[in-house]
Amino acid sequence: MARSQHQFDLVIAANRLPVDRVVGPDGEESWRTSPGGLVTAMESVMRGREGAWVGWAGEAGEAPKPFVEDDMYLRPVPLSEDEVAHYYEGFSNDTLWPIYHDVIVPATFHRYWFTAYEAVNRRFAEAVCEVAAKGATVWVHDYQLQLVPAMVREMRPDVRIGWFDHIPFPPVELFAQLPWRRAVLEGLLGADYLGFQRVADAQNFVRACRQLLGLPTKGDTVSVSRADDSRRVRASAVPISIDYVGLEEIAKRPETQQRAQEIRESLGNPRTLLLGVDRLDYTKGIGHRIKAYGELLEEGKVSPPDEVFVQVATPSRERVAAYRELRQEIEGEVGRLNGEHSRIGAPAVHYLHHSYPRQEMAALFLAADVVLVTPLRDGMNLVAKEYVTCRYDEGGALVLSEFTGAFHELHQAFVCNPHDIEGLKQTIMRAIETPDKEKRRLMRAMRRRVADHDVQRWASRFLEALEVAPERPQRTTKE
Ligand code: ADQ
Repeated sequence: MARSQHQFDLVIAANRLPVDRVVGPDGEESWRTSPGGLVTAMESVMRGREGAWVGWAGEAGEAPKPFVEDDMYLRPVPLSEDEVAHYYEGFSNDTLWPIYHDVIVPATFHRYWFTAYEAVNRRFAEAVCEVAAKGATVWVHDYQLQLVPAMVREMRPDVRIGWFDHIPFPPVELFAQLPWRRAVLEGLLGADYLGFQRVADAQNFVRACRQLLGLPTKGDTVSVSRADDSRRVRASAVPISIDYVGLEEIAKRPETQQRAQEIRESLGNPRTLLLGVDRLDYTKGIGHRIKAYGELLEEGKVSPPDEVFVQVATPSRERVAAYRELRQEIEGEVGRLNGEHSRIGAPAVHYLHHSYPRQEMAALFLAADVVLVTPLRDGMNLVAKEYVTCRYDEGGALVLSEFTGAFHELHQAFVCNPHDIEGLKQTIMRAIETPDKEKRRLMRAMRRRVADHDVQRWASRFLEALEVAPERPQRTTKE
């Protein structure tokens, strides 16, 4: 692939590039594609197209030169140490993230954080314009890049621009707290089409445009009309999914099944293995889950080694204070429960603060009788979909919070409100005690849903919606 500037008819912009830098034993550097869902989805839509991906390579300082990996042209965007602190950890993860997740922790506002956010968004927009062919399709991802659509439109009115929101879009009463709410809405309205996880997220966005910008809206479209720019922007739900076929294949491998068995054996072959898998984030309701489990232990409804609870908590955003505090809180609580309820060789809670390869995750899912997905707010929650995908044997039970996007698709889960500790305890017990035959019926239905709505379908649906988004009338600006 020997292309340079302005050559790609599909350009993805996301905070991170889909690769990680690896340093070999001889000190030689190379790049390895990170096996995330987004990459898998993009692989299928980029096949046969000229695709480029614009994003940060993950380390502060000078960016590597653009390079080609797996037939994709990767265009790194540099971030300085200060920009990582202000644009990424600050404005993205300590201002926007809490506001977009129901202000579970208070949002922090600093004007210099927004200044950095704007500067970095401009750098991304310039990089997009540098690689986009005439008339290209540009797909911008997530809350870190909300100003990019308008910036790209300004520079390149010839391209078609879509944006997908991986996290919730908050109700206007919460969004209105953001001092830069106008800039964010105007940034997003630079797109032709905006995709959200849930119908309610899209509606929240449309309502914010009406109430805070005074723009006319009709159904799922917002009318933008300025002297030089008069268009309609559509906002609707296209829920993300996972690579069903790829993950099921991993789960079906004999070595994965073998590993699942080993996991159960090393836990003392419990009657019920309960599992939580999350980034260590205050949105995920890990503390609520542990509290409910702790009360079940106290009441003697569950007891190790018959029931075993494994909580995998991936390290996350450890330079943000709220995340450091959460870690202390969760680890304190796990320590307390283990102090009170463990016996030698039979801990009440197995707590693992690690990241694992996909095959190990699949083995954990296969080993688990009940998976607890209890977020207080979550755009989608892929763990729920990954669990049902791995259960090709139709075993297992899913406890799922009604505050996840996944709840709107996986109707056969054991539904819970994680704030209601008593209700959560009852739901966990129901998930444990429901007869296997009934659980298999529920699991089968959820698996069908994910199989029919996998990540490849999500990506095609998004691109189709972008393709047919309301046509723009003739523009009067530079062409
Ligand atoms: P996240 O908040 O990161 O994503 P989630 O959807 O659960 O949340 O995805 C987490 C991913 O990390 C899953 O694929 C999971 O398997 C993996 N993972 C978790 N713990 C791991 C561990 N210890 N080792 C290895 N892998 C681990 C954001 C939004 C979500 C939305 C996604 C996609 O917050 O709501 O579903 O983007 O749009």
